[in-house]
Amino acid sequence: MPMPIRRALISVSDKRGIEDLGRFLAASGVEILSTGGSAKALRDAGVPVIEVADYTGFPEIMDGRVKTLQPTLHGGLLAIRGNPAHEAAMQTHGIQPIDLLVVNLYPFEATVARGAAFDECVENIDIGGPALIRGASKNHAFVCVVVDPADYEPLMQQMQQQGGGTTPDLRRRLAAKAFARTAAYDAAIASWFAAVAGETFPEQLIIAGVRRQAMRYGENPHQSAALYSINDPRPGVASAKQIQGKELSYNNLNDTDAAYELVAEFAEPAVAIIKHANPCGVAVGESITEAYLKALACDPVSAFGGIIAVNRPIDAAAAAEMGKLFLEVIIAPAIDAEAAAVLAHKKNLRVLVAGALPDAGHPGIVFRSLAGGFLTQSRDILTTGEDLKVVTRRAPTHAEMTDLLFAYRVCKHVKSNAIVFCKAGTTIGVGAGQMSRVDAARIAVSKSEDVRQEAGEMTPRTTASVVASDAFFPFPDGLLVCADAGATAVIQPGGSVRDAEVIAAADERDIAMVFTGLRHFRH
Ligand code: 93A
Repeated sequence: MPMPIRRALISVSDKRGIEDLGRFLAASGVEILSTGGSAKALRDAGVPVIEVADYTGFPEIMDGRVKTLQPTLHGGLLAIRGNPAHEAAMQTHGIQPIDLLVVNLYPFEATVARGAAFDECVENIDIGGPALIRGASKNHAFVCVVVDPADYEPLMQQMQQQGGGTTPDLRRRLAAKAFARTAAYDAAIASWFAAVAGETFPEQLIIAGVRRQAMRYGENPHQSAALYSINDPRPGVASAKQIQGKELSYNNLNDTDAAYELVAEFAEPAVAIIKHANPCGVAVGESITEAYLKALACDPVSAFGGIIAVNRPIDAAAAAEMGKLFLEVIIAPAIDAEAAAVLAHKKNLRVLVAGALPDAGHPGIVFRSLAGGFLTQSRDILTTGEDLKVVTRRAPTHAEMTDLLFAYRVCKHVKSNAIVFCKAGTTIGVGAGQMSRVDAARIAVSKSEDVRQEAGEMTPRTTASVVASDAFFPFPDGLLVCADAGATAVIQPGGSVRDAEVIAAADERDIAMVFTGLRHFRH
């Protein structure tokens, strides 16, 4: 049995589509109650409305903070029709049933997103709206609730088909949507509040995503996907502006994030080239151009179709070099006009301008889904500093130490098991995502050898290099692979039951090894 609509309450911040709906309802003989601004919009469109204040006999007070928080309205939404006690209460208190609620909330998320001041954000926390929505949704057996202007059309269509009423099925679906809206709204408030209050415990942060865009597809074409942004003040990929190029894909965004987080680690000009969320070249240099050319030389074959992140504004020289390679995405804090003009010729290349770098030290939150739930953790914000322990007879030279620290920072951004060979502020061999550490070492060496042969160089690039390992060497075998390849210094967390064996193997090869006491697994 469709539920007829005789009385509607309309209170909307987003007034799009409200005139058409109002006209339709009025023409269908529905009595319309409405709050100040909404009532004005309706009246201006020639729709007869009754102001809520006139209806309840109580004015809107406190700058609108209290306008619909009235038993006459809430009773009209919550009363169980046909229930004698509820009917009697309505009779006693002069409450009329309200059959349709049309509400959309104060634009809290948008207010935060445009960087409004704290007080303005607080003022945009809607109290009365969610209360109405939740009451109407609870009583969906009798009341129809609409929170999204996109649903006005289907509602009108159904009322037309159903002689002015709505079906239980529609009311249920709209109630489910309405509860989802108030839940997301509260979650957005909670996560924003946690951020401004300096709440840093990620397990207490509530993740509230605002759907930014639907992606064409997910990791593969048969998967659906969407991008959400959360109320996290960290600038980054989710808030970056795309200034040119094809539509971003799920994989593009995932890889671009990995790239941008990596370069944010470095104070000096740095460039990362990423494929499948792993770096195939990272370097620091005097300039972005220099760093890019060094990074590219690590593995030019893999860099094809890659994603580049830089931690400085892109200038014309860097853009000209990058323009020579087929790339999917470039992300930078800024790009100068000349550089933008150079890259504009590459129509498909996506260029993202993030405004700033992500704060590498911000605790933030990382999460990952699993069947039936999700995991959260704080970001891996630590980097190795003064607390290094030299565990071998030989201590690293100054140059080795500089490279070791560079290598360890890169290693943090390589999927485990990770082995990274570096020299002169450049990666020269990356072994990523292996099930055994010794395999990661072998792959790093063999990649480097492939590149050397391709480049026609005589000396193995790994000669006089340094190596970073994201976790301890469980056996000396991985370290020996590095030593055989010519590495002279190693950085790793330490902590294996066989540390003594590993240290002895390093001493035997005159390798300088430092322990960080800090593991950088990344999965
Ligand atoms: O400030 S409130 O939390 N207090 C209320 O009692 C209340 N009732 C409705 N905000 C309240 N609303 C919201 O006002 C609605 O959710 C809607 O977003 C807005 C519509 O106000 P107007 O019709 O005056 O533009």
